[in-house]
Amino acid sequence: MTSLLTLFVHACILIGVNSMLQPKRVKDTYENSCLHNAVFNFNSSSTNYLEPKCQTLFMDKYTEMKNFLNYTDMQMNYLYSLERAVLRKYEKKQNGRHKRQTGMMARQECRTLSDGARGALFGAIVDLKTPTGGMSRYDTIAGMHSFAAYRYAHLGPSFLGWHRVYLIMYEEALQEIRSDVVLCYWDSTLDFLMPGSTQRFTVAFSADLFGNGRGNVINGAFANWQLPGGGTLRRDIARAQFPNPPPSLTRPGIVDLIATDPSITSHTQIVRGGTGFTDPDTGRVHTWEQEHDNTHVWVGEIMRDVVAAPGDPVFFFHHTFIDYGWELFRQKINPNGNIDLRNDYPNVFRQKINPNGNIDLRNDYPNVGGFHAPDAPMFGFQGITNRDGYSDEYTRMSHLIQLVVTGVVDQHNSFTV
Ligand SMILES: [Cu+2]
Repeated sequence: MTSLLTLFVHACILIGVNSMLQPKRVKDTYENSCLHNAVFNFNSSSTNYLEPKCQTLFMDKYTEMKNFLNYTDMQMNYLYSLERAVLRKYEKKQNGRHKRQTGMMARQECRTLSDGARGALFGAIVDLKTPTGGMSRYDTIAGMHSFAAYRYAHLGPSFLGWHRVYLIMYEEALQEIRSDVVLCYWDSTLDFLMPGSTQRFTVAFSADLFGNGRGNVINGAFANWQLPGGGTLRRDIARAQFPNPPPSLTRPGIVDLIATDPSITSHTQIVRGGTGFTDPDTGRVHTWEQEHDNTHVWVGEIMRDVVAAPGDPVFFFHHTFIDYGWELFRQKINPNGNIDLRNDYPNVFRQKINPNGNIDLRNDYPNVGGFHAPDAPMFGFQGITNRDGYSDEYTRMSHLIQLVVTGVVDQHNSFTV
C-alpha cells in the first residue's frame, strides 16, 4: 500500500515536471514543441537527445544563427543557457498564474534610482561587457539582435514581443551577476519636454547617467567601451542628421494616445503592418515601433544603426521604456487581466509592412511577413513563438507588475530633469 502510494506520488511529480516542461500554447505545432524541447534540454553541441526529425529542425536553426554571427559553441551555449533560464521563469509564472507576487522589484526610470541602485545596475552591465573566457557576454547578447534585426524583430507585430523577451534575457544575464538588479528605463518623453535646443544638455547624457552624448563616450559608467566591430562607443545626440523631419525623442502625446485613447483597442492599431493610428503632429499613419525609431535616430551614431544599436547600453534603457509604453497599452485594453492577449497578436503578415505604403519591404526581405506570423518560432529564441511574446507571463517577468495606468503619464510630465 505504502509503495503504491509512493508510486502515485512519484507519478504526480513526474506529470508535474512534464507539464512544466511543456507550457501550454495557443497552437502547439510539432515544430514548436520540438524546438522548445531542444532549447530546454540544450547544454552542449550534442543533440543526441532529440529524435532525428527534430534534431534536423533544431540544428538548421542553430547552425544558421551560429554561422551568421560567427559565434563559438561557447557563445551559443551561453545564449541557450539564458533562454533556458527565461523559459524556466516563464513556466514558473504559468504555474503560479493566480499568485500575486509581493516584494518584487519594479523597473523604474533610470534617473529615479538611488545612487546605490544605479551603481549596482550599471556595475553589472560593465561586468557583462568584460570579456571572460575570450568573449564578452554583453557583445554576445548584443550580436543576437543583429541576427534578428531585419527579419523577425522589426517592421511587424513581433517587434513588441521579441524585444520584450530580449530585455528579459538581458536582465537575466545581469541578474546572474547581481541578483538584486532589474532594468531601468530611459523615459525620453522627459527630455522631449525640454525646449528643443536645450535637449542636448539633458542630464541623461552626462557623466552621472549614460555618459556624454556627442562623440566618443569618454565619461560615465560606459566610457571608452570598445565595439565588437572596432572603434569606440559614440553618439551624436540631438543632431539633425535628417533635418527634415529632425529626429525626435519619444513624444508624450504618443504615449498618452496608446495608453489612454479609448479608440485604440487592439494591437493591430499600434504595430507596423496593421492599421496604425493617426500621428497628431504629421497626420500620417503611425505606430509605436515607428515612434521608437525616432529616439534611435535622435541618439545617433551606434544607436542609429539597427544592426549595431545594442552596442550602446542606451539601447536597453530605451527599449525598456518602449516595453513600458506597450504595457500601459496592454493594461488599458485588458484592465482586469482576464483576456489572453496572445489572441490579440495581429495576423497582418500578408499585408504591406510599411503602412505609409511608399516601400513594400517584402520586396527587400521576401519572407519578412512570414517571420512575423503568430505561431512561427521567435527568431533566435526557438523555444518561444511570436505570439507567446504577448503573453501575461512575459509581462509578469518584466518587473512591471506594479504598473498602474492612472496617473503614470502625468507623473512623467511633471517630473523635472
Ligand atoms: Cu531592435
